[in-house]
Amino acid sequence: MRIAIVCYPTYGGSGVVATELGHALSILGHEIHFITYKQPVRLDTLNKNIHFHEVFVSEYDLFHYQPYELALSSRIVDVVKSFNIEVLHVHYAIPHAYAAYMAKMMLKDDKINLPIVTTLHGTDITLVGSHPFYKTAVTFSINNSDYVTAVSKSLKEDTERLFNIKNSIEIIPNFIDVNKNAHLERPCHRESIADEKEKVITHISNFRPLKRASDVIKIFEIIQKKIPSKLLMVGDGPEKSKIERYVQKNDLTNKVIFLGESNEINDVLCYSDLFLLPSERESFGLVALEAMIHSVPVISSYAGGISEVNINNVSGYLSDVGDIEGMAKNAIKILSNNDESKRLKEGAFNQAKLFDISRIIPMYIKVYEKAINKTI
Ligand code: GMT
Repeated sequence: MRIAIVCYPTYGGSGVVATELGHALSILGHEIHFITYKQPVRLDTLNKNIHFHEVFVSEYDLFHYQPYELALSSRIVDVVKSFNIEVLHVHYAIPHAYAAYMAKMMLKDDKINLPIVTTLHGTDITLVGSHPFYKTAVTFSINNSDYVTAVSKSLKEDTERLFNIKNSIEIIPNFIDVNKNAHLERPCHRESIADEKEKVITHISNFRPLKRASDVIKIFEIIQKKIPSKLLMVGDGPEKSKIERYVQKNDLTNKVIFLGESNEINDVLCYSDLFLLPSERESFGLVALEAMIHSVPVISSYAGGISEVNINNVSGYLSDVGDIEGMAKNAIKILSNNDESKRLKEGAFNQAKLFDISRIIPMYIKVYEKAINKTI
């Protein structure tokens, strides 16, 4: 198939999923065309089936806001015509599903049918999308996609609750490439981060308020009073400087390491003993899955779709959002008991394997085929 994929190219689960999906499809022989404003960060391995088309938005002083959707829909039309694209897969509803619909209409004028598959990822629905400023356009875009998928049962339910949806929504969970990520034959440079006796606890996020990074620090504060440990904070975002100030003020600077945005999360997870994800909202929690494939147990909240990924007492423990004491208690339970830690490490790895890419890719291929064969 000739498939065009529109996604956000920056760090973030939806971009990672779109990129890994395109890459896996290209290996299977499909022709993949990424259309976005920058080469996706995880698109590090190119091959003859992968093409990248940049979307340019020229700056005009006249415009207070530059019209990205306009540039994107024009670029989609050009790529579809030039490369005979059979199906367009857009990740994240805003503004991608909307631009896709505009492209579809423009192509209709040329008697070209462009099937659209829209994948909903989370805050495009639960936070931004349902805001009154955007809701009408998001509802319209979802209802006018040929197929709609959501990354978890929880996100499907949220979408149906928040919008007046006429389309059926298929759940296609996020995935991980087990062969690529597990058992990486490389030395884990744990000694560069922590002493032999110290445990390594990790949090990776974009430090948006909904990630509750301040809970991470408070959970860690409790843990490190009982267990010698280091906390690795990976990523960047709006709350990071606030957290850094807290760390300085509370004398934690020699125990908390900020690593910034990183493409080397496999290296970090390879020597982590525990992963913290206390988010307020999370449609899936791809990062938890990434930790689990490295046999790292996850302490998380019950928010959204996390409980479809992290199973209580199997791959880690879950608590209510904001239950800092409960999360710290569970973390200490794992870190202070080797048998418990071993059991949950195995549980995390086995649970992650259920989301292997080989199980999920066929689901997307089926959706593309249905979209292409759908009679208009
Ligand atoms: O979590 C974020 O802030 C980034 C966001 C994104 O759009 O990349 O992540 C969303 O999509 C991921 C991939 O499907 C999910 O794993 C995340 O749970 C979801 N984030 C939220 O729902 C907050």
